[in-house]
Amino acid sequence: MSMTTEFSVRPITPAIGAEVTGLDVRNATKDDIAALHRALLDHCVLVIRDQHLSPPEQIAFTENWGPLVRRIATDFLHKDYPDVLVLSNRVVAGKAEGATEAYAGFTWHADLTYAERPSMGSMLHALEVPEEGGDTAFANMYLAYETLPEATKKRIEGLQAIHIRDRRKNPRAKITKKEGFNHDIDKYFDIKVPDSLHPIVTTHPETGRKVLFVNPRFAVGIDGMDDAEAQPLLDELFAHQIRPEFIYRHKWRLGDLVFWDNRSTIHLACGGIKAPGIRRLHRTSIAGEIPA
Ligand SMILES: O=C(O)CCC(=O)C(=O)O
Repeated sequence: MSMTTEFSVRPITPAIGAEVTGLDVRNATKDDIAALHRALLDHCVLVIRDQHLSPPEQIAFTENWGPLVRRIATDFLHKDYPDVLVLSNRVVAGKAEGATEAYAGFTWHADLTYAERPSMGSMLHALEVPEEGGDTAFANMYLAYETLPEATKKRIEGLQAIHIRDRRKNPRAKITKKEGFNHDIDKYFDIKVPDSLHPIVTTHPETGRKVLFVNPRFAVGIDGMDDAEAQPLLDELFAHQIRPEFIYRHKWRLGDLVFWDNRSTIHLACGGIKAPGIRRLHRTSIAGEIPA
């Protein structure tokens, strides 16, 4: 029989996020994993404090939620553990140690929604944190859906958004070297990935609640709708989904392991790491299902 460790789960904001303390995830029992899973469904984002995970330990913990999914651009995957993506602003001998925020999050998004099967959830583990800047913000997409005007809910019912990876084709997500994209942008985005269509309103497969499932990083249009009509509608949805009352802004502490549900949230790298601060995070992502 598996026993539950006595750990605490405390909501951080009324809308989203809970802090988990008193648990070393390396020793998590089956019952602990079930309790964490319940907490994830309830709060959408878990901030698990004071972890000290090697890449294999982070991978093992993440695998409790299913197979991992790798980023298709192989730059910045951990050289020994390619299931781990390294996010870092450190430059070693003129070479970036990891993906800067410009690669991994400068526009609100949920992970891999350009794919047919977006990621179910992701985890970021803080190995080095700056004094100032580098926060990550999360927004609750159940609340975003529920608070839409009834007329908008009717309008978007049954519609599908077109999701693409290529930032060059998305005026809302353009990025330049100036913003820290220290890479050949064309080479990075010439990796061919088919675009995907996903319902604008999905039903979370576990909670059964409706979700506003679009984000400005990947959703560029609406299937079967002229841009003259689709773009203002997307603008309205993108403005609505980041209302302050839906958001938790996470300030990183050393050892944090932040686990979010990509099916019910969007997130943003807030940027602004103050020199000479270094932020180094390890990311793992869990494979997901086709959104419906
Ligand atoms: O760098 C951050 O703060 C967020 C990273 C991110 O957006 C991601 O890992 O998908």
